[in-house]
Amino acid sequence: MLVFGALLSPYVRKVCVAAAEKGLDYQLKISRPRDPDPDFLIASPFGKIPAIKDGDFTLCDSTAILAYLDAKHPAPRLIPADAEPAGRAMWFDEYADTIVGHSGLKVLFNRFVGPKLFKVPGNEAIAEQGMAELPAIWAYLEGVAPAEGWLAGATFSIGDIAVASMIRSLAYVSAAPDAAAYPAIAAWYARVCARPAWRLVAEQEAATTPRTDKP
Ligand SMILES: N[C@@H](CCC(=O)N[C@@H](CS)C(=O)NCC(=O)O)C(=O)O
Repeated sequence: MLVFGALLSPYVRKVCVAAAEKGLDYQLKISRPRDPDPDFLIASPFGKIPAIKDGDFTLCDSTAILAYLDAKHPAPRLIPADAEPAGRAMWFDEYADTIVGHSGLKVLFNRFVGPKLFKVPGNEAIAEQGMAELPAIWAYLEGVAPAEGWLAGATFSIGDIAVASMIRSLAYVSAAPDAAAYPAIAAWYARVCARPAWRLVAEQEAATTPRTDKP
């Protein structure tokens, strides 16, 4: 399977960690948003990363890709089979992608991706706004992060991958939740980072991300 994208993106990392959890072989084809590569644009008609090509099948959007991978390779399931954990897993995926992402990516784009990678000036006022929004978002997570197990219950899920992936990307701009202020998040996040699949992708990220001061 080909994965189009770059591992600085929380959405791309989510797909690669899911593939690694399932023991799938994938090849990362480094692509930036709106990359002109025609194969990429077929897989991702709006030019967003990630996208995949699996045989003749193409798909974009991290959550759609995880649903596809879970249906095709159900062991281990990342979307639980039972109703309540399934609902909770999808909620945490949504929380990561749209709530943490909505605020956190204002910081990542304006302090790192724009100025350092794309060489366009960041908007510091928007970055500040994102920083101001994050504490309430982390306070919620601190209240629900479990002392043991995972966000959706006993089973590691898409929710854990999505939230942890956002946190890792925000560490590039020192916008990840501080361990002293949010100890429950820190303990849960450390458990995610200790998983072999996560470590595998972190190594690939270190080798393919263009910066020296990585998180
Ligand atoms: N909902 C999408 C979001 C993907 C997304 O927004 N990716 C960003 C990079 S982190 C992107 O490609 N942005 C370019 C754009 O919006 O034009 C997913 O889960 O894959």
